[in-house]
Amino acid sequence: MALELYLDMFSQPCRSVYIFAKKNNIPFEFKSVSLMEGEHYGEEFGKITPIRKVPALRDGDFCLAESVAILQYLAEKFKTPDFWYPADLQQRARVNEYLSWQHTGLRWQGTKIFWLRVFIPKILGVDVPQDKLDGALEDLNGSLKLMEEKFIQDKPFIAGDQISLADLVAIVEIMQPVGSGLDVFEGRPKLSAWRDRVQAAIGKELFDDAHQIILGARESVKLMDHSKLQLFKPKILKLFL
Ligand SMILES: N[C@@H](CCC(=O)N[C@@H](CS)C(=O)NCC(=O)O)C(=O)O
Repeated sequence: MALELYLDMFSQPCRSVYIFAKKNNIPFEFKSVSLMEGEHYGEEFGKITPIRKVPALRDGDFCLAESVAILQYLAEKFKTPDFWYPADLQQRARVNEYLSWQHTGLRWQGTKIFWLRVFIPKILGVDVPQDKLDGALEDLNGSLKLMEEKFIQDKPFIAGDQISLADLVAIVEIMQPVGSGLDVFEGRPKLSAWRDRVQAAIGKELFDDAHQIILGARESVKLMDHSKLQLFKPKILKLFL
């Protein structure tokens, strides 16, 4: 049985897993789980992971959740080139440092911008108050400043001269607010140059393939069935407003 990856390409961690598997020629079956359709609440997906979040992996009778764990599993199982997750103690620690930071340091900040600018107006039928947007933008700016000053510095990539899991996990998160129409690279030459290097290392075709859904989100969301999206309303009220 082929290794299965449960993915929704709206999701940043799903894109990192997808790009990693494709780039390393890891054979897998793409199992689509549409979050917008609420498929992650279904019975089948609940058997893969009771956490009910994508991405998830099934390899035979072994199921795994959490993108970082999945990336590390794939790197080790398929013995991908060392630079992705270096064996060198301090380089690996540098990758781990970023992977540990990003969940609270960048991921939420980028996700929040996307929801406030794209999904929430669609689902609630109102624009988000400007002070909420300004506050979220301020938080994202702080995260991007740390990206440049602490994680990238004057190196080509986060762990040094070559791309690693840290850069991959970072770029997919940074593309989320871009999907809301916010050009986070404008006025940030260091971040832009890093993005170009990461994109070149991944390959433009694969990068564009993985990001086409998020970059088309503003248009596709307009066509989504408003009544189905009401499923998200309680969560939005709790998390964002
Ligand atoms: N820490 C998890 C986060 C996974 C996650 O938050 N996935 C989101 C999509 S980006 C999800 O499935 N959300 C569904 C929900 O919360 O209902 C990882 O890195 O895999």
